[in-house]
Amino acid sequence: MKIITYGTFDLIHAGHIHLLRRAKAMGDHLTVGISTDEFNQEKKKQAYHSFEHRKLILESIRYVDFVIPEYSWEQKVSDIKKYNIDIFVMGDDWKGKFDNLQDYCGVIYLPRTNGISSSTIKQNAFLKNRQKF
Ligand code: C2G
Repeated sequence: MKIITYGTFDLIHAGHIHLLRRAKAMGDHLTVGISTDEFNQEKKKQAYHSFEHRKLILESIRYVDFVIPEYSWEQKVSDIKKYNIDIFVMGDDWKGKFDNLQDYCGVIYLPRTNGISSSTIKQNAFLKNRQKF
């Protein structure tokens, strides 16, 4: 079974890894659409690492078999067809948002890992830095 998921995956942390591990466990091949820097602007997300850096890190994760650029909201249907995807997986902060994909493949929302996010990491790093002075 071929699985796909999408995201920014900035400052890779345990929440991302748990998501990728569970997604891969649903099949035997995991494709990840990683948001380009331009698409992040559309998502109003400012990633710390560049697309190339985030892609390199993602490709080094044992659960990830293939990485493609995510440059729009609309590309999912064509990706699912192009890569013969059986199941689309996202964290449940997106619950319900991609149910339209059920016409093309399975759609599964997995519980997010609580207490960790790239933005929390950035905020804590900033505060720790500020305490030094
Ligand atoms: N995630 C998680 N637990 C966390 C943080 C993130 O399970 N503590 C999951 C998210 O639910 C998502 C994936 O990890 O499924 C990637 O998270 P982000 O990089 O924040 O992705 P996002 O900005 O939500 O982009 O078209 C879909 C979008 O590109 C999703």
